[in-house]
Amino acid sequence: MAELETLEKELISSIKEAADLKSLEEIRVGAVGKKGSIPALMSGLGKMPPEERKSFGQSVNKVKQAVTTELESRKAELERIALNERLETEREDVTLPMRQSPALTGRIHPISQVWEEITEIFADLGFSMAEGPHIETDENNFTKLNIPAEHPARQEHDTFYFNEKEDGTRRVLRTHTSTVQVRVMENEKPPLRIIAPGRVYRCDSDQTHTPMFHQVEGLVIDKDTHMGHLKWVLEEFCKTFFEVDDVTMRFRASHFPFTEPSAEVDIGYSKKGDEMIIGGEEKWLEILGCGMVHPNVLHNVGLDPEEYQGFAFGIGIDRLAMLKYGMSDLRAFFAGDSRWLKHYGFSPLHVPTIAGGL
Ligand code: 2NM
Repeated sequence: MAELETLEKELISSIKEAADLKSLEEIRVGAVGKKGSIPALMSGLGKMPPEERKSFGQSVNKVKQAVTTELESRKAELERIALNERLETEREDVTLPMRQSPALTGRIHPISQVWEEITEIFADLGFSMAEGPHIETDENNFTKLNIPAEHPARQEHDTFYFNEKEDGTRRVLRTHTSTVQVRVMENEKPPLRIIAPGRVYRCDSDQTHTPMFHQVEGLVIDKDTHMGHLKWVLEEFCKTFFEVDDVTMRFRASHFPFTEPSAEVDIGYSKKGDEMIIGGEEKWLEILGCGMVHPNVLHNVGLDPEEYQGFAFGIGIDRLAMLKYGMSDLRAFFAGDSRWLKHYGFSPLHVPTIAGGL
């Protein structure tokens, strides 16, 4: 019995002194675990004389009770201490300034911005957007657009050609997004009202040309679409894009194989110091090409030129971006210089809308 008391005292005091939860657990296993000292005493019961067995058993149980209670209270205490320690060390200083979110530090490239502005304006005019592959067939890029083999326009396009296939055909990197218009005319029924923005490729590189650039082409086909509609659409576009109430525009007769008649469009402007003022007739700047879709093109895509007619236009996105946002070096657009982008880029939180302002 004295032994039992000693054991109880020892266990209780070691529990009280346990420094952390891990050593407390070791004590628990050593005391009341399967092979612990208390169950060991219990297993000795069987060998005792029956008259001693009962009282000894009761005593052992009392020790077990006492030890268990002590274990639980020490465990609760140690847990509380551990929690307090974490609360002390893991505290957040909520008065520290927040790190800026990527949405605030990132910038939208001016080309993406102008692309969005243009598609937004034409969406408002009832155009939907179409896209197509950058690698195209010779037919889609040239032949169907009324540019047959050996036509001089093929040279002017500075085309990137792929190697010839066994069947003699060769693919090209599209030199304009008219390929998309071809696909739409072939696959959908008029009336059509689409724009095709995208990357185009020409083997040309100097101060004012990059081998990859961006274009938006538009197409309207219906039974009685005429050049008056074209003029109105382009005027509305220019007013909204340049954010002015009035624009002066000049339609100069020109030539494209895929339109007849064809025109190049200039907008009037003047200069105040370095600033460009849109309007007036002092200076002229060419911004796009357009015309009535050539009957041969309509025929080539399976539309009857006696039944349908329409207009098309092509705008250079990069050039328009330079104009509107005052960037003079085209090559900086594609240099991937983050300092340039920080200066000329747009906030991703400012999505251009006509109502909210471009
Ligand atoms: C331009 C100028 C004039 C044009 C023509 C077509 C199509 F596919 F309908 F024939 N798409 N785009 C076009 C017409 C493009 O870019 C300066």
